[in-house]
Amino acid sequence: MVNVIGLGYIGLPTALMLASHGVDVVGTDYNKELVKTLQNGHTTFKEDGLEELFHRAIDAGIRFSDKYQETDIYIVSVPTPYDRFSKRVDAKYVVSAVEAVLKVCPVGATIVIESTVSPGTIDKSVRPVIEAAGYETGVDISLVHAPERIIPGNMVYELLHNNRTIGADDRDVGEKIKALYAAFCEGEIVVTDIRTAEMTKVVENTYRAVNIAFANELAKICRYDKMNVYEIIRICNMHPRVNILQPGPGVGGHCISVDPWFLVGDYPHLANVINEAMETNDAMPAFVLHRIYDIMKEKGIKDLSRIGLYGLTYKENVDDMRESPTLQLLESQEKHLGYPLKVYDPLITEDVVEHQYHDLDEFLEDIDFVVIMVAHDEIIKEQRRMKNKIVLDCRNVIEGAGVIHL
Ligand code: SAJ
Repeated sequence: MVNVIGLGYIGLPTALMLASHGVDVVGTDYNKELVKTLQNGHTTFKEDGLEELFHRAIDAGIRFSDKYQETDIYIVSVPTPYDRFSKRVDAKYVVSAVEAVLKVCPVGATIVIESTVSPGTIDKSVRPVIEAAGYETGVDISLVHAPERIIPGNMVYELLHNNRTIGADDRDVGEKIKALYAAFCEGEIVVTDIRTAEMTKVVENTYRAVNIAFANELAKICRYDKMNVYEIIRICNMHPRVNILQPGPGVGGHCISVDPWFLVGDYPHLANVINEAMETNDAMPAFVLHRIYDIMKEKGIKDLSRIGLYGLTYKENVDDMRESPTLQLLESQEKHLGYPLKVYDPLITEDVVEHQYHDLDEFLEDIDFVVIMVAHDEIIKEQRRMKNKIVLDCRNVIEGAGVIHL
């Protein structure tokens, strides 16, 4: 039996995938409400294919509990925030999950850490916890790092098809865990050591963050000298060895906007490009705000209450608002002008900010100037409805001669 600890954005789909491929799984989370929701037959977030996968896993016998189970394999998939001051990974949730596992697990168990951590974290923070409990790692308890790599918005597909990395102290233990993931994973599974696995995961997300920062910087250069950044990137990407990502209103989510800071925090004198890239991305919501002010001046708009932001989530077609550029923009806007802009997002049904709308018609009726922060399918489909509005399209998805870009 496998006990998956932490039933969030990564733990839940992983548990469901294992169960629906014949593995005996209990999913554990300390959040009793969340466990109750799952036990009552409801998923806890929206994701393509998740609902179907959930029902397949239920039919296959998955159980959910708020109790840690006594078994021989644990997969720990809990959040790893970063300390905003030191920029270092905060492994407190991983550590407390491992401490709780150690209270129930038998000698011989394997603990797999899926959560993203900076290189050396498992040695620095997790191994000592196991040893302090009187166990020898590699003899009594085996440690493995199997970082997840699935992208929100396409998680179910990527869980099945992505390549994976397994880091283990011992080759045989690595192969055992590789066989477990091979129950569903159709990609290649590489077995390496723990530190290499830790580093590869952080490097993958850092590569993407730096690439996006480069695109954001190009957008600023092109804005300054009246060039079309999208056309320039499109043509450059026709070169066989160039692949520039897209500029945007900021980088959100719990991964690309967080993990690269781990390297800055751990190697402050070495991670210069990474530090600059992260600062460039973090400054994008403020850049959008300045674009809004410039456009207001240019168009003679005085009434802030007729301006609306489309999209609250950190990216398109997900219902996740962690580190959302829109929330960051609203925060700095409120500080400067004290009057929040209007906001609408079709995927956020609860009230999270002031002046939030839950109906596209009402939202569009109450504004003259719309800022596209997130390219949800809805707005691409409904773009004709913005014909008579001033549109600042930060995602380059709205067609039309009058559309203004970043
Ligand atoms: N973004 C841009 N321009 C782009 C692409 C993205 O501004 O060209 C923005 C998005 O709008 C969003 C942010 O970047 O605000 C991050 O979105 P994302 O789609 O790039 O990535 P995440 O954070 O959803 O998922 C990433 C993925 N990592 C890589 O592609 C290397 C995913 O595979 C990881 O599993 C995930 O992080 C994670 O959990 O670490």
